[in-house]
Formats: sequence, C-alpha cells, structure tokens
Amino acid sequence: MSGLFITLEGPEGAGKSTNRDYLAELLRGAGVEVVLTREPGGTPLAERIRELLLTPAEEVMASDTELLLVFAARAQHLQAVIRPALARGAVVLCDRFTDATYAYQGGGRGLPNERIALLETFVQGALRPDLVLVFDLPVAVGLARAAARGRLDRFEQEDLAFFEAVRHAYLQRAEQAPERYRVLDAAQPLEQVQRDIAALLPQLLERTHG
Ligand code: T5A
Repeated sequence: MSGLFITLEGPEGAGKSTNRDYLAELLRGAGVEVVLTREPGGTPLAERIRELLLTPAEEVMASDTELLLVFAARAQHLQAVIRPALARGAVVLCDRFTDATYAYQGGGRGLPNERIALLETFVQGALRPDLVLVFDLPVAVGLARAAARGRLDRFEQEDLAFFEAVRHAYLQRAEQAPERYRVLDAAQPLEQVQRDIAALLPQLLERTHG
C-alpha cells in the first residue's frame, strides 16, 4: 500500500470532524488526493451498524455485542473504502478507528485489550494507521460542546467516569507508541488547534510524496 492512513481520535466534542475537514483542505490545496471518512460508518452498510450503536434503545446492549458490531462495520469499511483508497495512493483521513475501540470498549466498558487485539488482527491483518492525531481535552469541556448540539447519543449518555477512562486510554496508547501518535491540546481556541495541525503539514507531504 502506498497511501497514508491518518486517524483522528479523542473524546466527545474534541473537534475531530472540524479538524479533519481543515486538514483535508490543506492537503487538497497541496494537490493530494484525500478520502474523508468516519467510524463507525463510512459505507451504507456500516452506517446502518452505526445507527444500531448510537441510537439509545430500551434493550441494554452487551459489551461484546457492541465490540463485534464495531468490528463488523470496520471490516466492511476497510474492504469497500479504506484499502482501495490506500492502494491507489490516497491519504485517508478517518474520524475515529480502532484506537476508539481500545478507548471506549476497552477503557470505558472495561473489556480486556487482548480480546480487542484478537479482533484487530482478524479484521485488519497488519494494517494500522500511519499516524493517529489525538485531540485531548478535559472531559467536561468536550461533553459541553457535544451537549450544545442537542440530543445525546447512546455513548454520550454515559457518566463522567466512563469518559475519564476513555481519555486515559487514549493518552496511554499515545504514550506507548509516540512515533505513531500526536497528542494535540484540543481545549485551545480552534484557531490555535488549527495552527498546530498546519505545522504538521510539511512532514505529512513528505511522507505522501515518498
Ligand atoms: N465508538 C466509535 C466506539 O465506542 N468504538 C469505536 O470503535 C468507534 C469507532 C461515535 C461514537 O462511537 C463510539 C465513540 C463515539 O461515542 P462520533 O459522532 O463519531 O460518535 O463521535 P463524537 O465524538 O460524538 O463526535 P463529535 O462530533 O461530538 O465530536 P468531534 O468530531 O470531536 O467534534 P466536532 O468537530 O464535531 O466539534 C464539536 C463542536 O465543538 C466545536 C465545533 O465547532 C462543534 O460545534 N469546536 C470547538 N469549540 C471551541 N474550541 C475548539 N477548539 C473547538 N473545536 C471544535
């Protein structure tokens, strides 16, 4: 594969989608083919699985069910969108990927990392993001931004302890593999976050052009 696979991660309301679009603009301005996508979702079938995952329902979803649905959507997304885009040399900017599974199903729900790692290898083989941008901010700030948007989804209805565990899991993963992760301070004003992203551009372009 010759493309570049970049994922954007972080707790609720961290600014992933806003900054994904901003980074796409910068890369496209430099003449790079960019594929914008998200998880869970990214294909019509995977978006239907997203609905199942995010819509609050009376029946409590078992944590293993949640984990398997996340990876079912990912398998479809990889096959239909991500792998073909990387194969033709595009930059894939994906709003959340498997780090979110380690953070939410691992950190938040308390599922063992080994179980997640098994599915990661099963579904992805050796494919991992080339770069993970972690948008970090205090949980309460992110939740306030998400709440300002209106109705809360199934995850956003969790308590603060859940999101603290999510944040902790992200930071721990970033610490364990600093060469593949970049932690950005997402509590700063948006303009400053975007300056931090723009500063990454030269090295991204270098990697894109081989
Ligand atoms: N999930 C997902 C799992 O449990 N396991 C998995 O494996 C995967 C892949 C997906 C949910 O699924 C779970 C995690 C999630 O709960 P989602 O919609 O993708 O849900 O994720 P959310 O975090 O809910 O998405 P949000 O849209 O809330 O957050 P974003 O994308 O981080 O934030 P964004 O860019 O939409 O910004 C939110 C608001 O904040 C403002 C923006 O203008 C916007 O209004 N904003 C700022 N304001 C001030 N200062 C800044 N620096 C700002 N940056 C953005």
